[in-house]
Amino acid sequence: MPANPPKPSFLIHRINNTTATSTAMNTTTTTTSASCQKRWSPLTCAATPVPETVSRYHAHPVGPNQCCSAVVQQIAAPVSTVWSVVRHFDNPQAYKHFVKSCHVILGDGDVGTLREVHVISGLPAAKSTERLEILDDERHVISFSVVGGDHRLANYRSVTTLHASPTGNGTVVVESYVVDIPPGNTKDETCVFIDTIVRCNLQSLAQIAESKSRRNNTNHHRE
Ligand code: A8S
Repeated sequence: MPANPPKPSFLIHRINNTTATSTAMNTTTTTTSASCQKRWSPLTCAATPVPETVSRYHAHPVGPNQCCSAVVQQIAAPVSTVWSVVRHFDNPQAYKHFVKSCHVILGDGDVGTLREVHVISGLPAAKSTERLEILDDERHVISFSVVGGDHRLANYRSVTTLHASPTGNGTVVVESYVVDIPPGNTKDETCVFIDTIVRCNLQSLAQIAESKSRRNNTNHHRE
């Protein structure tokens, strides 16, 4: 990570307060968090049971000054539709509302590709450099790590998996992450801040995938 100017911890409280209202709208998102265990899967206590083939991607090595958490989102659209939105590492703004722009700075979309993400104003950061770590089109797994930027999320790494929901034709998205706890913040503050961002992203993903799926169904009926 490049040397960052110290940022006061109240900035984290500010973003929590401004985004908290959007989280109350959704009842199908669950979050679970913990820290300070050597290898920890945040899904062992999640409300939604997750198959072992999925949960192993969410078992992160967690250091003593790190925290780890996961957000689970149900989406009423097929896995293929959700995956078509999520898999494009060069286009996170397709569903991440906080992203203003994104440019690939190295690579061609395979593992190792680097993107530079610029976020909207009002956040305690302007940009983030991120590396694609996993892109598995068969298992529906995508993962990136943060390798630079002017924010406070050092050593952030996330894994997003999709699997068919056991009930009906929907998708379950699991997104977990591990990150260093920034100096001056607590584990809980860090997890609340990031869980809020991730939950917003996944709720937006749900809306986009669900409307895409509705459009697809309508077109098929007309054929
Ligand atoms: C993601 C997840 C996160 C993004 C964070 C947590 C970030 O883009 C924002 C604010 C920050 O303070 C850090 O999947 C950073 O994108 C919205 C710039 C990294």
